[in-house]
Amino acid sequence: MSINTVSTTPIPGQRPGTSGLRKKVSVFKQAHYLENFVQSVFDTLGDCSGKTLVLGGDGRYHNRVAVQTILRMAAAHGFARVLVGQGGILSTPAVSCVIRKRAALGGIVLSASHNPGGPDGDFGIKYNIANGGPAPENVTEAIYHHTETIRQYRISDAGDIDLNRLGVTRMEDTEVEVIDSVADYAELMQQLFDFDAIRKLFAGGFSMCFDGMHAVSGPYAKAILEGQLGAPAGTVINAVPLEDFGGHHPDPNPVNAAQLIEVMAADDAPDFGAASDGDGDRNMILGRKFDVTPSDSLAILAAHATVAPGYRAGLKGIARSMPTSQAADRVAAALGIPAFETPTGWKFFGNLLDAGKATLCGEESYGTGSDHIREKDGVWAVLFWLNLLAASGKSVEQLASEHWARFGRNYYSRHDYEAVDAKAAHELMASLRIKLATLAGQDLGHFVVSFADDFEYTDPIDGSVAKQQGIRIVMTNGSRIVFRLSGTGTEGATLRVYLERYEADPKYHHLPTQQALSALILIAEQVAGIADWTGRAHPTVIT
Ligand code: G16
Repeated sequence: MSINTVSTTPIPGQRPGTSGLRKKVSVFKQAHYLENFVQSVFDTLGDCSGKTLVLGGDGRYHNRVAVQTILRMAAAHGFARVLVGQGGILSTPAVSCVIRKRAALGGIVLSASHNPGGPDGDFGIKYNIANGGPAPENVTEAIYHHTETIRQYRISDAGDIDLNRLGVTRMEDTEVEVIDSVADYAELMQQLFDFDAIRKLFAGGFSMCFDGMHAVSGPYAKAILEGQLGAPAGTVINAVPLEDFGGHHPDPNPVNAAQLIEVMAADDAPDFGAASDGDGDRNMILGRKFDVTPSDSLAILAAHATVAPGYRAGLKGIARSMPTSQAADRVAAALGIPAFETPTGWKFFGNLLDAGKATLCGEESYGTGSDHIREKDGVWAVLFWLNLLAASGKSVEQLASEHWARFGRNYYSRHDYEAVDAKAAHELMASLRIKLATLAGQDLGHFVVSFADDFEYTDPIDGSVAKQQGIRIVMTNGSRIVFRLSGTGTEGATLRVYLERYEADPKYHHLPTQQALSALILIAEQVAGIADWTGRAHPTVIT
């Protein structure tokens, strides 16, 4: 074995987005592309002797090849140990869990999350720091700047590690340990939730369908739900991770998880339905013929958090991303705890969690999590709901309806215009920014604008400032329209329009969501001129 130094030149465009560097597989397959980025991560970290790195991915196409390359580079960089998931598989929450449990310096997650996989699909890489969470912007920017000047990388010429066999192998001076992908994570879940109560629930005939979407959460859900909690075999569908996710879009929302929606809409539907995404950090929660918005899910879990052993002491605070509905803020107010509003991107929750200011966090993009790790966590959210269902003896719909009756309902929807012309999308945002100053006080149909701005966040812990995080038009009654460009797409631009209307009166709590939001949808079009700028009369995806 020897270590080679390879000459390279900078490759433009390696700036991480909302969650790591995500590009088409064909881009990642270019000579030196992955290596340049990984060396930039390592050089940003500096001397790693004596340190441990965690490595794993969601099993998508190119995962195994990338894992072997990164192992050779980690050995060349002088890490003491690399812990790699069996088969190269680790869900994003499992990486976070293992980093924390094994006191690693950090970890590399290979995933493009909910983006499609396969040779024509997407690939991604993300660095997580010692707290288990995504690297904050000062770190990702340092990595990016390094990619702009990189001239060489170092790599061992050692052969491939057998990723299927658990155990330790030496590569150069580095100990490479292939670890069970599920064990550490499952152990943590047992500490947080009342597994006995959930076991009794299943033993009593409670039925559930969990859609693994042929992505990474399948093995975790199978081991925990069917293996440890006694759910009948077949509870987890699409459980085997496939390199192309079976040709589907591993995005747990009512549009992409169509098979699960169909199961839950049948007359003999199970009591509970759930799905997770490509890398296992998102979740969708369904009842019989009923779906729970991610914003409501956060609020409902927060209101009942003390049913779960891991949260019996109560919550310190609740954090949500700005476009997420304000339902959780109402719960925080009732509990007398702080509510935080951060930019989109789980990385913005890290400081609040580390400082003990927030216990639960959530995002409208089907992400929910807590201070147990520093990522959002799909299987965790499902277990939390199971714990709540077991403790309350109520159905998903009952819990949601009772929540609205107590706190009022925040009707909520996101309209996505995917793969639109990037220039047009940026011009739309620029033209909205110009209008912002003129909007306050305007009468827009049933609504009067209270204020309109481009969301800016000052981190309360380190004082860092994130600007231009989404344009919000907030009405005097708290209803809102938010416009943002996605930071995770790989084709053109994706315009997201987030719509929220608060309804206090229980008489109006059961309207179809798009109907309840119809006036706001019209205003969004009038103010932003979406059809004119994008040439699209309708959104691509409505969730
Ligand atoms: C990532 C981030 C989330 C964010 C989501 C959507 O999730 O971790 O914080 O809400 O992307 O971001 P955007 O609206 O910029 O596309 P994931 O599950 O893709 O890693």
